[in-house]
Amino acid sequence: MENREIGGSGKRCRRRCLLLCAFAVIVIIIAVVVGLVLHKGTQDFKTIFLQRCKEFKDNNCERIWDGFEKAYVNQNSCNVPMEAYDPLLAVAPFKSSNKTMFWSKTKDVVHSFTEKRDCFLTLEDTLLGSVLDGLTWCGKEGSHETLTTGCPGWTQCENNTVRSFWGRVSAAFADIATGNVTVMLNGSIITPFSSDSIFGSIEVKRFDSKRVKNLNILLVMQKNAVTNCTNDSLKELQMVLDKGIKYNCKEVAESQIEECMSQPEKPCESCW
Ligand code: N1C
Repeated sequence: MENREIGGSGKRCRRRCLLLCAFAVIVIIIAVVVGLVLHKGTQDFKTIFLQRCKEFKDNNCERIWDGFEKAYVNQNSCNVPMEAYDPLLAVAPFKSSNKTMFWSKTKDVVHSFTEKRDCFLTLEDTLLGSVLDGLTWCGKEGSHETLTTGCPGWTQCENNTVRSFWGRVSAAFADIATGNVTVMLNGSIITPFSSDSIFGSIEVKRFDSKRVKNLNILLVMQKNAVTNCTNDSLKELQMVLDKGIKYNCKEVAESQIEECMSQPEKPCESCW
């Protein structure tokens, strides 16, 4: 009788041990898979980063990656200030240019234009802009990984990894603009100039009349255009613009921009 009881509790104990072991094995497998996925995320992101960087024939790409990663790795991804990217700009500075093109809510038309014609330089034509364009990344406290999913969006927190990057590099790009500066704004929205946008809150404010002589607004007019150069938000733009800079606004049909893309022999100055 006693023996049977001992045998029964022994079996129960073995079953419990087996269950515990199986549970431990599952936990370990999950941890390894999660670790591998995170590591692969960093590797994929870094591979894209270095591939895009090397297209610029820059031998400094590993140093640029190190400077970039330092800004956000092991940080709360809602608490990355713009200055965190200062060391990155120190290793990948912008060169001054007299053909800069800025944009707000017109990204597609601007880039299809600059892809075909060589007369303007946008931030996405520079090393940093081109490497990070269209990517999402962030870090996590206590980890050395670069995450590419689950990163906070623009509505969740202002000082997020991606927004702070665009804010910081946009400021640096505006600082190197000289002479004639062009910006394409969208005539199909009621406020083509928004003081909340990166163009309105950062770039315009960095234009200095010692370097920038003219700001040429190209208001892109689609068939459904809702406004023109008399728009109130454009008056606000003129108010915040450094007084010594000449302001000019032109309404340009999107079809006219497209026509100019397909005529490489036509000088860009006569496009609009
Ligand atoms: O907020 P925006 O436009 O006014 O920013 C555009 C402005 C441009 O002149 C660029 O120089 O700021 C610079 N810039 C980029 O170059 C850029 N590339 C990709 C700002 N943002 C950029 N992105 C992404 O576009 C960024 O992640 C953010 O989500 C948008 C901002 O676009 P917007 O609101 O049309």
